[in-house]
Amino acid sequence: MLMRIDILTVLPELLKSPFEASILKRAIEAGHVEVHFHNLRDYTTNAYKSVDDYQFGGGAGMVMMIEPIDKCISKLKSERSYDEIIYMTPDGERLDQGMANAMSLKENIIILCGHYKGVDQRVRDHLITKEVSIGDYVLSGGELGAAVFCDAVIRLIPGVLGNETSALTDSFQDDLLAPPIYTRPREYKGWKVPDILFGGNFPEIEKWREEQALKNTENKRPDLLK
Ligand code: 6GU
Repeated sequence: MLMRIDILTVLPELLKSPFEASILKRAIEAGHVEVHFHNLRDYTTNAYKSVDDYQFGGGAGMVMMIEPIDKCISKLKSERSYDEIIYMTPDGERLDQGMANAMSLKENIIILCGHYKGVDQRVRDHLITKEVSIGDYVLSGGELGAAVFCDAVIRLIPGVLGNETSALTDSFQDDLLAPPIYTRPREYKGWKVPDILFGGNFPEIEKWREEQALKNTENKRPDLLK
């Protein structure tokens, strides 16, 4: 299973480091995923390599022009077909674990990172197949959103996580938060690990974990139980 992600950005340097460490780096090295960065400035035709311009109709803030974006997407589409062409934007569909699961099964995706006020609406109308937000707050650009999206998706690609079951026990995977976890020492400054975890009674431990997960969810995220 190999996924290819092409990321279109005006700030590739803002985006590279998450892919050079930890699980994402290992996923790339093990050949589960390829990530390619494309600087939209390389697709400009004007002398200043500008990717943005003033809004028609007036108003504050620059708008990303359609031409460099279309040129870059067209070149990529001439080389292979894409399952999804995603635009990272605060007014997109909110990323959640269900979306990450679905996206982890795709083969080829393009991610366009917005900047300034956003992109010319014609990009969204004619080139984009999906718009994604990572939450209800505004970032200065789509790059950090793209990094979050890629991390959430890549770790779910079959084979990326060492222990295949560990993604299945993540918070949210079953609409519940995860139960508490402990490791050595059994007691630290008088703070004890629950006795149930030492009895060796695995059905009891599993039942306790389920109860704790439910309790955690009721306390912290009751909205998930509706
Ligand atoms: Cl994907 N981009 C920007 N600029 N702001 C955001 C976002 C994305 N998701 C939440 N806020």
